[in-house]
Amino acid sequence: MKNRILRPALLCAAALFAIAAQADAGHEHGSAHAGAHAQDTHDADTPYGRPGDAAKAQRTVRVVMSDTMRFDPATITVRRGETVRFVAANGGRLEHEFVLGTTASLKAHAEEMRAMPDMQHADPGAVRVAAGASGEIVWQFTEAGSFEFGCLIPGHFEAGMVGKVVVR
Ligand SMILES: [Cu+2]
Repeated sequence: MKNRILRPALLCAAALFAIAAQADAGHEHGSAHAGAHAQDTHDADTPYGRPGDAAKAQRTVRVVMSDTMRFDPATITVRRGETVRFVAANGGRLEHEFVLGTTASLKAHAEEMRAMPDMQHADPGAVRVAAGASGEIVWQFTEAGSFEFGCLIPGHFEAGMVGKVVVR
């Protein structure tokens, strides 16, 4: 139980570390995310699940992100234990993100993003997507409950760019 509560804080620390590393690398955006994404796929159990094996994905859920600061669909229902391949499609002209988490972890990350708008998430449950592009996350939902996905780019989360994952 203890480490489940601590986990969001650890992910935030990992994200902050990635910022520092990228600052050293000269602020390479976009493709830099893929590297950070790949290096942190082990031992990543969270209250909302863990990185999934793409070969075991039972279905694909396409989520469209728009400049009206909305996700479509805004609510996704999955079964406990299910591995889902999310395709986050950016239908807007702005950059958007698809970040899985709990209400608390997304709120904490959004606060960090306000402090450091260029931060990249060193988190296998997060993907930043350029205008017109799409990104993928494969995630296994291991616990029943109500979780969230959000775009944590400053201003977007605050404008209501958040959706819900219900795990039954
Ligand atoms: Cu956004």
